[in-house]
Amino acid sequence: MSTVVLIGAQWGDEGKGKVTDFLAEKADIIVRYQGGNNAGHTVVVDDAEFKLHLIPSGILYPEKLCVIGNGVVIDPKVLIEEIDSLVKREVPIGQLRISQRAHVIMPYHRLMDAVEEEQKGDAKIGTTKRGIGPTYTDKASRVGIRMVDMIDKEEFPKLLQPNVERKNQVFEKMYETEGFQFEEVLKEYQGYADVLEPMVDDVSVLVHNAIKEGKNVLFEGAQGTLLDLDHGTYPYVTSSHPTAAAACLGTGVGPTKIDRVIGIAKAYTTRVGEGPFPTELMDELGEEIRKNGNEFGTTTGRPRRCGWFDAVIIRYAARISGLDSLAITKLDVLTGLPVIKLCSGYRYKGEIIREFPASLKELAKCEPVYEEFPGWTEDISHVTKYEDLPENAKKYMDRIVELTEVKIAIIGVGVKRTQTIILE
Ligand code: 2SA
Ligand code: GDP
Ligand code: MG
Repeated sequence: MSTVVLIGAQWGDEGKGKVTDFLAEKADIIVRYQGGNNAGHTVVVDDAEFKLHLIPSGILYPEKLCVIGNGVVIDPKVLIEEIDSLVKREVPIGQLRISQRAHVIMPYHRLMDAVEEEQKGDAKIGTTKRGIGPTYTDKASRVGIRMVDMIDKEEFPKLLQPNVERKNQVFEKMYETEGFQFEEVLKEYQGYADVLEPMVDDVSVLVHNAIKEGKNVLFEGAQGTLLDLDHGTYPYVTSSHPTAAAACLGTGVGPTKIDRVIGIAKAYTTRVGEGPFPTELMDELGEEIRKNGNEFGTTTGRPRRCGWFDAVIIRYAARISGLDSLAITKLDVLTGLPVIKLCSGYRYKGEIIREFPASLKELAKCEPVYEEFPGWTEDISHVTKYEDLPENAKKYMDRIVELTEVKIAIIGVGVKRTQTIILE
């Protein structure tokens, strides 16, 4: 395996948690490198379901080192709750390390996220309200607080006080909302610092040394390509980079050290939150896919919007992240549909376009061009070999490869580790 980056090729929730857990068997280190507890990664082992938000999806293997990189924003309260809930379920967390340079989500970030969304009204992004955007904003504005600062008893109050005061002014003047008491926040976060300090480490050194020793490293992305701050459907994006390049920046590893990039895509498409979605199904069929695929937010429980597979998006993801292969998940969810549609391009002003447009105005006028495929009725949830898939399912998969020009390495046919077809 050596070093592999896994990214979401659509709008997130492609099944990265499941694929990470599956590939983690052969990895020595599993690394999260961007996003925060906006992410919800579901892993099912035997009949036990785990919903992970900050901790890498490799944690269910006790001997693997699990690392949270500097590119992640950490809500220490949520992290400690997640650790506690795993410990309660007898999952050892002794192998968890947290970057010194990761930025910390503070209570004022969560409140800012909520009030900004509220104020935007119909133009809201549909964030998870976990404080992700405001924390990355502070990072870019150079007023953020990093893990290394939070665990420093002398430095932390000096950094926190001006932040609380400035934010309180904004809350009071702009939003007529009460802010926070410095002493209270300080006390609360000093408690978190005491718990997390033993796990705080220099992640770049850890990962670099592991690569030097020939160990296998798996980089687990969160969210998806179309939510990327630069390459996504801006402004309907998250504030981090769910694309492959972020694995380097968010960990402190150079791009020459990455061997492979795998893009995870559902056999259809989903999106949670606001923003454009060309192949969205606004009818009963969309409902049916939501029901069959259990498409509800892993973090917020919000219903996910559902639609057909969009090859324009996957080609785009392949270019942006340099995908070597695809993992197509949830093929089983399409079982029973008489006809399956696949978007091969967009019709815009009477012409066919194959590249994903930057302008949302243009995107809104794009009409998907569909190819239709007959479905299958056979239960595929126990299939373990590609040859054993129904002919119609294989035709659908083969056309995805032709249209995206990326080979398929993995197909998911169910939530469990064992419900996975390997093609190479
Ligand atoms: P934020 O909170 O600032 O990152 O929101 C900005 C946009 O990013 C979307 N976003 C997500 N989209 C899919 N899945 C995510 N994780 C959860 C899940 C979502 C949930 O696993 O289901 O539970 O609702 C995720 N996180 C952020 C978000 O919807 C906004 O469009
Ligand atoms: P992530 O954010 O990309 O890790 O994805 P989520 O965990 O938010 O959502 C994916 C959902 O699909 C989870 O409930 C998974 O258990 C489930 N899932 C993953 N792969 C498959 C698959 O191949 N088939 C089915 N039916 N469900 C899957
Ligand atoms: Mg998710």
